[in-house]
Amino acid sequence: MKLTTDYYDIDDLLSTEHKLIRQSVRDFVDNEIKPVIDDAAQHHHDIPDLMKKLGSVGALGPYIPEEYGGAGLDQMSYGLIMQELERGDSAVRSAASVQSSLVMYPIYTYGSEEQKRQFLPKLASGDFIGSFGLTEPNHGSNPGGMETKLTKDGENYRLNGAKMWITNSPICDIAVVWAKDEEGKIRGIIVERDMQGFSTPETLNKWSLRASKTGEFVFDNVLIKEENILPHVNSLRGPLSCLNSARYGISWGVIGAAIDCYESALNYSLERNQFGKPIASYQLQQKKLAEFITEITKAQLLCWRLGTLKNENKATPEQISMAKRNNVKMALDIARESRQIIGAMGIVGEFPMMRHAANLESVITYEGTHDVHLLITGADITGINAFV
Ligand code: TGC
Ligand code: FAD
Repeated sequence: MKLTTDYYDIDDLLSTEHKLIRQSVRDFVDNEIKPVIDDAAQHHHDIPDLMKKLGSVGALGPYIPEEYGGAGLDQMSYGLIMQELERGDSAVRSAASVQSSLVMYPIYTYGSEEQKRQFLPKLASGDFIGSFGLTEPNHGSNPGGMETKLTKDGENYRLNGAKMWITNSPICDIAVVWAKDEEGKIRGIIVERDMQGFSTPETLNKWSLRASKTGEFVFDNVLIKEENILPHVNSLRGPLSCLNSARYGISWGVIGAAIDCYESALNYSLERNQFGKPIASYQLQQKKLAEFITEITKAQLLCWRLGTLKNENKATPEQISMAKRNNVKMALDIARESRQIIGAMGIVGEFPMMRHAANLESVITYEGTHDVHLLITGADITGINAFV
């Protein structure tokens, strides 16, 4: 009996430091997330002090250099951290993804020295909660059509428009927001909670990511000073480069959700007897379990290779799209099928499958839908862009 989720000894490819980092986040998830996650998801509330707790285990901006409050780790470490967090819940990984890849990354990459020093250490510690506004009511898969406008007002600017489906919007202290200037160039703006005309209504009644807050951004003539505009970005490449980092983290993260479902189903099927034998002894159930570990192993190998390419700064957006698309679908399929293996027990919160499956319905949509990522691969291999 092989009760391992490292079927191909991928651990041999990791350093001692990687394994120590993974273990510390695994312990954090076992002690701080697993005991409270079902209640948080059932009652649609977030986990108290989550961001500060994530900051204390080094999960916020792990690859940001230490001089700005990050941990200065490599991309493999970032991936392993995301994997362990999503073993707990996609909402926890989402919080760390947004803060690290969608808020700290653009400030670090496109911000001024003052902006980096002002915001990054507080984001790394979790004292500040960050949010990222790209999607709009009329522009989801095609963010290039955005209508949010940044217009000149004397020496300053005014921001008008709206963003939708924004993770952590209702609780954010700052937001990295993308808007078009009067020349049609896409600019990144750091919007702060207390700016007049900025509001963040919550999106209620979600069936997915119930331990995470989602909401809107509304900008009603918000006064923006030059010092809040990211100086080193002026095109769609800016927000899309942030997505590359977040999508990479998701590719790893969802392996954690799949492992949690697989382990729960395997253990249950070895203990649960029907017709006088464990359900794990029946070929139909073995087929499911064998396919789960096969798909998890393939996803791990994809991520390990992608992590290596990322460390060498060679991973292409198209390679990242392939991993995001493949691994999220893999995890969603395993969550759905593993719920069936445990029968009626699969519908109660004592087991994690239904929660992971519901969460993964968001994960397969955000950061580029399943079909959008397929079209990115299609365009790459044919040279023909099928979006338009
Ligand atoms: P297209 O003409 O293809 O590209 C426009 C410019 O951008 C460049 N580019 C990229 N650069 C860096 N990384 C990438 N991944 C890039 N993809 C494209 C491209 O080279 C071009 O540059 P230039 O200099 O020639 O102008 O753009 P398009 O208008 O045809 O649109 C296609 C695109 C890429 C937008 C679409 O494929 C896509 O990715 N749509 C999905 C949108 C999306 O993922 N939104 C995510 C919102 S954030 C979110 O969901 C957070 S969830 C958080 C959580 O809780 O975890
Ligand atoms: P649409 O773009 O309207 O797509 C609808 C359907 O049409 C999809 O199936 C899509 O694949 C398909 N489609 C679209 N274009 C094409 C095409 N050319 N060819 C074929 N099919 C196509 N956004 C942020 O900016 N920040 C956040 O923090 C954030 N957090 C989120 C959190 C949650 C819980 C969710 C659910 C979403 C979040 N999003 C966030 C938004 C997310 O990125 C968008 O939902 C996503 O990009 C898809 O946009 P849409 O929902 O408008 O769908």
